[in-house]
Amino acid sequence: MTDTAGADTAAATETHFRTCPLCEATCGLEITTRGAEVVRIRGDRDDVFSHGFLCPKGSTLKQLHTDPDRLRRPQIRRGEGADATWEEVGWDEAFAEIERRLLPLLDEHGRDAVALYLGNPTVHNLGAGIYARALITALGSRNLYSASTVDQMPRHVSCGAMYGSPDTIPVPDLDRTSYLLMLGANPYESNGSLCTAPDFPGRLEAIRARGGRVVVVDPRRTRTAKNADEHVPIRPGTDGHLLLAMVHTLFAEDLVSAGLDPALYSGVDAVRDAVEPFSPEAVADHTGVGADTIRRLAREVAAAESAAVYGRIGTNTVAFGTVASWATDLVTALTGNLDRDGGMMFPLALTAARGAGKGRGFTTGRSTSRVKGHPEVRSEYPIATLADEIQTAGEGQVRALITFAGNPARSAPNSGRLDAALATLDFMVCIDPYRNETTRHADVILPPPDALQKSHYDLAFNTLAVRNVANYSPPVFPVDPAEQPAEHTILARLALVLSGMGATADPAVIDGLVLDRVLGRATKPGGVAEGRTTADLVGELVADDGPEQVLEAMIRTGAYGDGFGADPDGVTFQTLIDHPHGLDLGPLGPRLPEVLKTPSGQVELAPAAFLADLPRMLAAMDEPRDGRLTLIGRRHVRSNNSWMHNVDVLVKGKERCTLQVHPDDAARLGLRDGGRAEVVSRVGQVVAPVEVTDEILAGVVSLPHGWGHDAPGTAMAVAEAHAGVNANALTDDAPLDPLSGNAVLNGVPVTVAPA
Ligand SMILES: Nc1nc2c(c(=O)[nH]1)N[C@H]1C(S)=C(S)[C@@H](COP(=O)(O)OP(=O)(O)OC[C@H]3O[C@@H](n4cnc5c(=O)[nH]c(N)nc54)[C@H](O)[C@@H]3O)O[C@H]1N2
Ligand SMILES: Nc1nc2c(c(=O)[nH]1)N[C@H]1C(S)=C(S)[C@@H](COP(=O)(O)OP(=O)(O)OC[C@H]3O[C@@H](n4cnc5c(=O)[nH]c(N)nc54)[C@H](O)[C@@H]3O)O[C@H]1N2
Ligand code: SF4
Ligand SMILES: [Mo]
Repeated sequence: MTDTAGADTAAATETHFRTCPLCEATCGLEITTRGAEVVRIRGDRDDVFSHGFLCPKGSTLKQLHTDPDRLRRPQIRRGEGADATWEEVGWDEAFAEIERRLLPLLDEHGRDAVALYLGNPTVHNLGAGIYARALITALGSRNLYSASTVDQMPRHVSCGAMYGSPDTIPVPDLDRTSYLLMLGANPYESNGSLCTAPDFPGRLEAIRARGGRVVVVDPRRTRTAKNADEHVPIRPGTDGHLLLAMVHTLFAEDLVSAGLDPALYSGVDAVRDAVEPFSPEAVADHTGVGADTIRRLAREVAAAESAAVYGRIGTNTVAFGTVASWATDLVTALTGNLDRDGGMMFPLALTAARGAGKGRGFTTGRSTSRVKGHPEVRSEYPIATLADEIQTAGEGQVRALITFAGNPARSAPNSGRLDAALATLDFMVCIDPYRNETTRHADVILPPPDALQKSHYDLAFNTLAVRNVANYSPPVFPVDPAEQPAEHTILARLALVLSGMGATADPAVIDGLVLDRVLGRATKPGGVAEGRTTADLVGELVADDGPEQVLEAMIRTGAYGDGFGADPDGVTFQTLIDHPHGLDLGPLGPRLPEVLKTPSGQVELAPAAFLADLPRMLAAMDEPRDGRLTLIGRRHVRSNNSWMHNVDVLVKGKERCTLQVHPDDAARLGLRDGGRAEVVSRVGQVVAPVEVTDEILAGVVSLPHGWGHDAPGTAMAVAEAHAGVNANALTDDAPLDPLSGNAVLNGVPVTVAPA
């Protein structure tokens, strides 16, 4: 669409439709440009999923695009510490430097000497979603880390054991449920996670408007809690106990659904026996939730026409994260709410393949980390142990690090220690648009194109969405690949360097390998294009760029696809191009047993490893309380982990990085609203502004993560002016959820005193 040019420029006005890549909600944006300028960004009212919804971050793709601190050219650090200077170099020079520095390290110390960390935006990124694997393969190191172990790894492990694949994750059927029990999630601020639902608040309000009920379990009376029918305050880290007591009640009161098919669900009796010690009375003091309330919640879920039990950060990033995640699905399954309309359901994404209903299942611990012996989970070790691996000498010590879209110096527990460890590395390369607390330690920074310069497709979040939808966005401002290589090209070139093919090798080699893997599956016996050659299929692709071609191959060979002509009515890449506001594939439908990948072909309700973790939960109930406060985190809608505090419109106004303290605690400790408090944990100390509020449970304090932008050597001027303090200077890297390796970011013992 174009209109008459303005007086000051001959450029035409154009409208682009694009999915916002900043969080999991996947809102559709309508972006108006004039030449190289963004005129306006607003919600796309015609988007099939978000219908015009947008949070305050969505429009800041404009500010991110023009941010003078955003890196546009590769940077090489010369010198150390305070004397370091940064030189802007060309892309060939940057890759040559990486080859020169990294290959000798690999030769001398082996592949495990180089670690890789993948940060959160990796999953919001089509190029990375498809090419990260090529980098991992080329690197060949066991030292793989990601934001998953400060986030949702417990959910992968619980779903892996129950359904056979760590990516088979049920989501609440928000738009049809009549009862939602939500634990440790605050979608009014976060816009939802492991549950892609643009305008999550609106969808919650709709549950209540149609006569349903929303109950929020959280130590804080959050905006989500205030807008619910009921808020149940809970002591941090005890959701697993609460949920097992609900399961206890289901058995004790004969509320387990009579309709559970014994051929489909295995382990009901084992669960009944295992939860025996977790009566509501037994857990009431530990959780801070009365036995009557626990029983009532169990009865309400069982009695509801349909019910979904949904847990997130507050249930995952705790000492019993995996058990808590398992227990949410136990309550759902035992009340007959798994895989039914309005319950917890399994999405079927456009790129998904239909399953066989059986598989090899999911295992962890195929290797263990060198220093602390943590089991591998999804080929990763806990990010909490990366500092151990860097700082402990010996065979296999980590001496170099590659980060992609991550800021572990602010997002990982005991980040003060990790930050110090990063400074000791022999070599570090970061693919990142900013020089921040992590990337300041890099030897080479490779900046990716910004969101408006790249295409987008939500490979990950469509598999977690409350409606089956798909939306492809072409770049708004295409860039000259010589000036600014695409993100997948950066990954491909790095992969070529790591595999010894050289800094000047043609990245098209990697494109071919990645594409062949997907098409190879289709042409195999039993594949949708059995009998044809991959070259033949490549010839039929409409897309011309690497990731798009792979995406096209996935779509055409996927559950809705045209099978390269086998089903002429099936979806193609062209179908997506023809639907700039998204392709609506309809509400979620039942998928059991086809979605299962367990060897038994059943839903495993009682995985042995989870039952074996229950004594640890019982022991926690007997631990004496020592009078310290318990630290939890929080999010604000104008933040996004650690990296959007350089956007002026998001950080201006009232200070948001405050320590929230209950009035009783404030009075006891002599803290006053607006004063400053020193917060001390086992590993660190910060001084933060105090906010006295009865929204937080007494005995609990809250500090948001992702702040602390006052480190020397960064180059984010706005963030530095709104530095805040780093909550992860306080979180501990020692205690983990042993089943998933996830860090304990909520429920950290601290002492607080006036500063
Ligand atoms: N605006 C904004 N949006 C974001 C992000 C952001 O940083 N800012 N980050 C994105 C990312 S990466 C993610 S993973 C998602 C996370 O999405 P959510 O899981 O919704 O994240 P939070 O808002 O942190 O909500 C966690 C809630 O758990 C509560 N809590 C803490 N400990 C406990 C506990 O032991 N039990 C219970 N029941 N509750 C507890 C906290 O008080 C908080 O209200 O948000 C995403 N969206
Ligand atoms: N205490 C506490 N700690 C937490 C949490 C908590 O609730 N409490 N939440 C945890 C959670 S859920 C998460 S997901 C992690 C997040 O932690 P991380 O993933 O480590 O970090 P982010 O803060 O998301 O920073 C993202 C980085 O990616 C860069 N980046 C942004 N866009 C792009 C892009 O398109 N390409 C590339 N290559 N880089 C890009 C940014 O500049 C930044 O350096 O934090 C965790 N840490
Ligand atoms: S809710 Fe998430 S996807 Fe939607 S506009 Fe905000 S940041 Fe973007
Ligand atoms: Mo996250």
